[in-house]
Amino acid sequence: MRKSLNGKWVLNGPLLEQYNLSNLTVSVPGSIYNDLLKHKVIEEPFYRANETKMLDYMNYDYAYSRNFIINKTDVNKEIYLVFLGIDTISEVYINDILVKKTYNMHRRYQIRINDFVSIGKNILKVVIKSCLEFIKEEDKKNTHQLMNMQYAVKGYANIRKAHCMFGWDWGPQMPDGGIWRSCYLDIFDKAIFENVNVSQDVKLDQARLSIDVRSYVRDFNCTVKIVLNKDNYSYTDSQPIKEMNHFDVVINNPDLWYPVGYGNQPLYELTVYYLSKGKLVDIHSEKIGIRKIEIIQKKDEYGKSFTVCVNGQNIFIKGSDYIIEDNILARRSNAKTKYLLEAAINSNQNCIRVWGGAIYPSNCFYNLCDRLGILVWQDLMFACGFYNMENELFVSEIKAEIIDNVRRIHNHPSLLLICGNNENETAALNWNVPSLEYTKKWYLYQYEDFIPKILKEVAPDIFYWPSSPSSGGGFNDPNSDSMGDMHYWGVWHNDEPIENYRLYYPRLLSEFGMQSFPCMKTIKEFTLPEDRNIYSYVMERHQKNRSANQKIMNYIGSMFKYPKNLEFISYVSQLIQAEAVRYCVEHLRRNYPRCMGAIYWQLNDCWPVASWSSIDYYGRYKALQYYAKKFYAKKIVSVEENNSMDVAYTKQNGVQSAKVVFTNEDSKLVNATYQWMLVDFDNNILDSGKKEICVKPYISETIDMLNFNMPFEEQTKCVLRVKVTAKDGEVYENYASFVRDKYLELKHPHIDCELTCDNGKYQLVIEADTYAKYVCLDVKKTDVIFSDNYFNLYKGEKKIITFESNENIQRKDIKIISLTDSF
Ligand code: BMA
Repeated sequence: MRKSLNGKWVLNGPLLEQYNLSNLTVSVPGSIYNDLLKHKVIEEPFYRANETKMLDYMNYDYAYSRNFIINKTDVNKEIYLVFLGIDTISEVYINDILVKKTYNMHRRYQIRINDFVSIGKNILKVVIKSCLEFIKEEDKKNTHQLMNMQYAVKGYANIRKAHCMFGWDWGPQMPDGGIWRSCYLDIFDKAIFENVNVSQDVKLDQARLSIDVRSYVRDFNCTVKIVLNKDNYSYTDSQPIKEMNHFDVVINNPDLWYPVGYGNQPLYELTVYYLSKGKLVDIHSEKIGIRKIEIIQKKDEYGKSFTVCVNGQNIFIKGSDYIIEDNILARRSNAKTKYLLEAAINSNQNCIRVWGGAIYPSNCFYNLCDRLGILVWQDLMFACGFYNMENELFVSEIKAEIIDNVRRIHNHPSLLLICGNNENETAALNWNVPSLEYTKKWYLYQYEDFIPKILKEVAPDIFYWPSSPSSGGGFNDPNSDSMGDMHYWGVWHNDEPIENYRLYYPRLLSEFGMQSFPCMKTIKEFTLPEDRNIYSYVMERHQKNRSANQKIMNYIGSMFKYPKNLEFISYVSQLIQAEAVRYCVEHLRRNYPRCMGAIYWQLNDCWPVASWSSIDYYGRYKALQYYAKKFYAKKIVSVEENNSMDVAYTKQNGVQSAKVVFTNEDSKLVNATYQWMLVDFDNNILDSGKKEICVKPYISETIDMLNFNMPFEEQTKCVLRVKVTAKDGEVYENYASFVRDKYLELKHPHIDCELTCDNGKYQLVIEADTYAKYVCLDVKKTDVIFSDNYFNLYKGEKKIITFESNENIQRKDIKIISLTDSF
């Protein structure tokens, strides 16, 4: 029997006493900041510069308590107290007796409490100790100095708690704490479920499943029965219970699971029944998927491939990096997880990288990934840090944490691979780390010996990659573009021009990106009017990457005219971000199959901030989120033009070249008519060409090489349009200019827009009287997601945009801007 301990608890602590507060009613799961906020001890931490006051609250201890009842019939049974997540350093008391100390937010705790409870009322108390105090004390024990990311509170590597809660280059220093996941009592006298592990050996026509069921057993007279079901398929078997029961199942012609875009996501239902004399005493059910995942690393003319292959099909990885959803963990919700993953799917992504400086996501996250067909690149929670592997407590904690989480997520078909850490291998080589030889020695032990050994036990069938980026380990050129995965931050962190994306051919680019400001609606949520300047104190507090506001302005200046106010700074910052990522992704996709993946940094935000995200904290799409849908589409046409800064600076005339490439990431041929047009801003055709093309499946093919010989003055007055109209009616379009947007002699467009609505389904028909670049739509009083946004309109060509909303939206509520409004 499971008795939930979620719900009403009370909170006490020395800080609260200072405010004459005691026994505050709070809710578990939850978190300290959230509770302090609810009881008005603190103001909204994300508002203005309130975040700067938050760290101090974590210098205190907080005590959460509640009662629970043990019935007469329970005392002779096994009684386990289970916490799925305590953040982080805590002491658990039952009736004032210390029953457990915890040190790790990433693992669950199961505590046998029979010796401490009595019939009737019992008092449960969890004292959350100051994490700041803990890291300070632990740091003193280190014989060698550990590296510290400059934006985080010193010492985060001493504690098993999401590193980014101590601050990051997009996150506030707010190391929240509390009982952050569910807790309950498990009371049983026969047996209960612990875990089921399904290993797969899959051929296209046959899957061999090896199923291990782990149980807590008190009465060995029980039976374990498993049932595997799907449509017409059903398998049943049962055995007398052991602590681990093993079942072998062979499925002929299994219904295989594929990532989205490559096939369906069929799931089998696996149910484990516990029976005692025919009576059901426990039950567990989960969905599994059958697929074979390989990472193909084969020597080739460029180095060594790094290609994800599912059921024999090579997959181009299209994804984004995922961080915690809210810095105040109590505010995260399954609804938000669903919103973010569906947004990823709607922008044609097939992969999410769970970045190692955060948390192991909830079961809901993985269930959704299974259902939606999103592959999960799972980092273990180690990032930008080195750890004291001579500290026994630390080592035992990470071992327990890895076993716990890998067992929890192992059966999900979406689990692509497990990666040891974020950027630690390359950091050892490039980041000037202290105690280098010591650090390298223990790095190798941790990720290339200790962790692989654990994984060999718990997940031998899951691909392990030592670090991201890596070329396979051993400090062998970890950030190479000829093998393994790569993070490319020359553009952005090293201020290199966006063109430099084309200098590299990563086999799988797992991080790259460009910052932008959130939109005005979001800025208004955390500022007063007097704060609304990017160099104000409040705006700089909502920018965690030092000097990044200047960086954004620099990148803006390389492409756009100086924006006239904050609203347009935000707008063009989102454009430069979207254009930069598009520039990179299109380059990678043109180089398919040499380059087999793009994972941009980053999908989401954990508070309102200037960052690399494509969706802001409030769920509002930035330009990049709309762009991703286009540059990640299965089939795209793209242009490699020679639009370089030099041309603009020197007004060089020379030859303008354009290589036109069609990327067909589908199993069918594309028979189509290809057209190119050089048009002026009135959409008059200055030059054009047309031909029939046939592009084979899974290929990137150059379909045209164009050369123009225009003086600079002409380049500023035209745009190259390319269009592929397939025989099935699908149209693929793209564009390029030969000078930077700031030099284009655009006229200010008049944009007509007609709005109609049918039962919450809105349609906009939009038309402009001259070329309108980066047309951006917004609804003033509410948030909606448009079918497209930040697009170009050519004179005389209508564009239809749809969106859904329950609000009554009128034409006057729709705001439309385009590039010429920005200066
Ligand atoms: C990468 C990530 C993060 C960081 C991001 C932006 O290095 O791994 O640590 O937030 O770049 O700087």
